[in-house]
Amino acid sequence: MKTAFAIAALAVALAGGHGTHHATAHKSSVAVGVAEREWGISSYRAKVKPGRVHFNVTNFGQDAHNLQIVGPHGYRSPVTADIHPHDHTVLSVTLRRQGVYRLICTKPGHVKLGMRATIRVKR
Ligand SMILES: [Cu+2]
Repeated sequence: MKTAFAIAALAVALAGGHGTHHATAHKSSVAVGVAEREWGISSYRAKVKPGRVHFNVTNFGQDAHNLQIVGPHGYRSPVTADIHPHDHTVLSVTLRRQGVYRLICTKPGHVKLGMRATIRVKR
């Protein structure tokens, strides 16, 4: 079943893949691994291009945490649901503007304790 799906997806990609269109579609979406723990956040990328970003967040700590992206011009992503210890979630956002974005845990006091990181959005 998995192979059939892959072939179908490939056929769709090839059918729509005239010239540069295909490459552009790939560039517009990127995955960023994020690790949370007491008390820190690590982003496995320091920089992404403007567009769709999928933050794959894993909680390596012992308490529940969450993730929000805060950016230029008052940008605020939704806050994820609580991510429990050893759990994982994906926060998908569109970061349109260039600049420095902060990754934070909004639990009371957690930013102050160190649960913050930055990622730069740059063309
Ligand atoms: Cu936290």
